[in-house]
Amino acid sequence: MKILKTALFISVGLLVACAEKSSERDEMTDRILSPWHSLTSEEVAEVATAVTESVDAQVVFNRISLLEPHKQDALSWDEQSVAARGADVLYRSAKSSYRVQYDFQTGALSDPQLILSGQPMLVEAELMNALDAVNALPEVRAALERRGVSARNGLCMPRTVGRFFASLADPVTDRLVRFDCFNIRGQSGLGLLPTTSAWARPVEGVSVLFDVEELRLIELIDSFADTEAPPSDFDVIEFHASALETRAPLSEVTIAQEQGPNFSVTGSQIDWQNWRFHLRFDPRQGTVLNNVGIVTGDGVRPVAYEIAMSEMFVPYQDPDIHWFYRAYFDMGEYGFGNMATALKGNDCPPNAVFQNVVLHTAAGEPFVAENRVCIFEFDPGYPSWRHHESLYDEVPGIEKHNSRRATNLVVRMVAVIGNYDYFQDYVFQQDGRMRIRLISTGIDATKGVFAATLADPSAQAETATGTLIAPYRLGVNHDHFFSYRIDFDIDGVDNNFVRQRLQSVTQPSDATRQGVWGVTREAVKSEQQAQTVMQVDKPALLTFSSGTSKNAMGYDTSYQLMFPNIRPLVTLDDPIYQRAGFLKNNLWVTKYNRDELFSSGIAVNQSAPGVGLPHYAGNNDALENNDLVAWPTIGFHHVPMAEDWPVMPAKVDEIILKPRNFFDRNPALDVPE
Ligand SMILES: [Cu+2]
Repeated sequence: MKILKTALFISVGLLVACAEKSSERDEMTDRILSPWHSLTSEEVAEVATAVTESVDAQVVFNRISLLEPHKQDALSWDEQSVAARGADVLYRSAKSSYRVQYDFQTGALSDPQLILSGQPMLVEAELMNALDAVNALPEVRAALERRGVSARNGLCMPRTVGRFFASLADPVTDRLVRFDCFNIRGQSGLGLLPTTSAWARPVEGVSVLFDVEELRLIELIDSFADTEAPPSDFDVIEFHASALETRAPLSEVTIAQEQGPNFSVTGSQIDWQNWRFHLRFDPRQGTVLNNVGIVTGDGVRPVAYEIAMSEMFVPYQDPDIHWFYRAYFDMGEYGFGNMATALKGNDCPPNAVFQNVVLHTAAGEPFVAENRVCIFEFDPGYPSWRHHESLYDEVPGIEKHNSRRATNLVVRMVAVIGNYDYFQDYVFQQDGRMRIRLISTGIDATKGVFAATLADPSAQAETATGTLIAPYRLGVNHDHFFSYRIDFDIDGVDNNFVRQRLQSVTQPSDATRQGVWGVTREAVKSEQQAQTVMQVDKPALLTFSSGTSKNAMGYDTSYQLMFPNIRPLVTLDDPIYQRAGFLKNNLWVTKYNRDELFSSGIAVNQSAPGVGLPHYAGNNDALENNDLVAWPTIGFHHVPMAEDWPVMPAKVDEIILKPRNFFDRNPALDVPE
């Protein structure tokens, strides 16, 4: 939900009456498109025209994405041949949700498939039209005026509602959001934007349930219509640079790369050091990596066919009537790519190279969104490896100190989902490791309360579900769950999932050691057996290994999946968590299926229980020597604190893909001094 349209929408679409076959070439480079290249403006326009002409009613395009290519076809593609490309489209029409697929080579459109399990993600036009309509409602204006908030200073913002409110509206046909309101009174002469702290003054207790398609008010609740309300007008901390007294500037740490970057971009392909991968941008998923591999003298060794975020789930933990429904599936309900903002300022270092991306409007018109991706190299501040041989300290003329500087490559985007800012980084290292890094910052969601400090009489009850992070504002407890989909292809598609537990090994009673731990391999042959819950006292060593390739010592070549533990703290029978069944395990492993991309299902908005990953794993496919997909979840429980306010320090969570007996020695040994 953006307060203002920050993007300059440049329509480069050619919505001509007759759909021509797409050119199969990149408009900018005239290069043949790879199977994994983002949809081009021309392709988006072509498919939108085909859909519009086939539907005898108004269409809202919620998502026009590259259709997941057939994997075997894509893997056999070479730069001289035209790739098979398609589009996957979700749209709303006449109060129903549909999915169709389009083939760019034949111009064929599939029969629309009616979706009943949920609805496609909300697009900007839906949110903005509803925002304008709700904020103009006399009932809403009156509620705000009762709080002393003028029409100019009051702003209500939309949030997704899940499967709730079924007694007031139909979760399949009606398209709902619930609004809550803020006092955005300006205090800084910022012109258009009244305050940098738009989320800082909740007008608590006003909730507006609204149908975004019919622009229909369904329910307005004002819990403080006849009684005193929590304060909603006080000065807030502005955090734009000119409003703050800043500390003395540091002498600059210079980042410069005068000879230019060490990576190359060829169509969708990026090469850096020994890494090669394809990068695309999707309205739902944001940045997606394909065909990630390591270049050797004998060709490219595959590591993963596809890596992308699959869902982001943020449930709040307050049963209050204005808060109970707040649990956002930020990717499936809003779209991580759609919500990406232009990278500027300190988002990326000065040596970064920026990329524009193609997105589309609700009408299906393509537009270029500028600088949504940046790619750069950086020094992590510690060496790749080092050894000082103290044994020879006193021996003159012997080289006893060896260390090698590390350089990493980062592919970055930032999505702003309302108050939160999320960086999605893919970090490549010279030692064969890769990090999937998610950085959370932005503004805590706050609930307006009466208490200014813990000494106030209302404070004890009001802080039951969170922390007073500023006077009159409660940072409500919540979680951030980040679900990823990693289609491993370790040295090919024939892979195995190996789960070993590090645990105590019983010793003979007369042994000199009674405490020795070892590595025990567990039998994992099926999707069911692969479901992994982390145990602190029996750490799991999780690897994906080749069924066909061994390293010099005879081990199956492997990559280890390392990620921190996070578990849901409540029952998955809760109506909110029923829609996030992927939380049952820290890791799921499934057999590759082209249609199984999203851990919370294809249509997440107002989704029914049980869709997505639990369904994908339900057929309990055999996993041995098969094409495997890993589904890890990372994240954190967020108990807010004063330091989160007025804007949160950046918090890092990451998954590490670590080569384990994939190479024959440290692959960064040849990094020059
Ligand atoms: Cu949080």
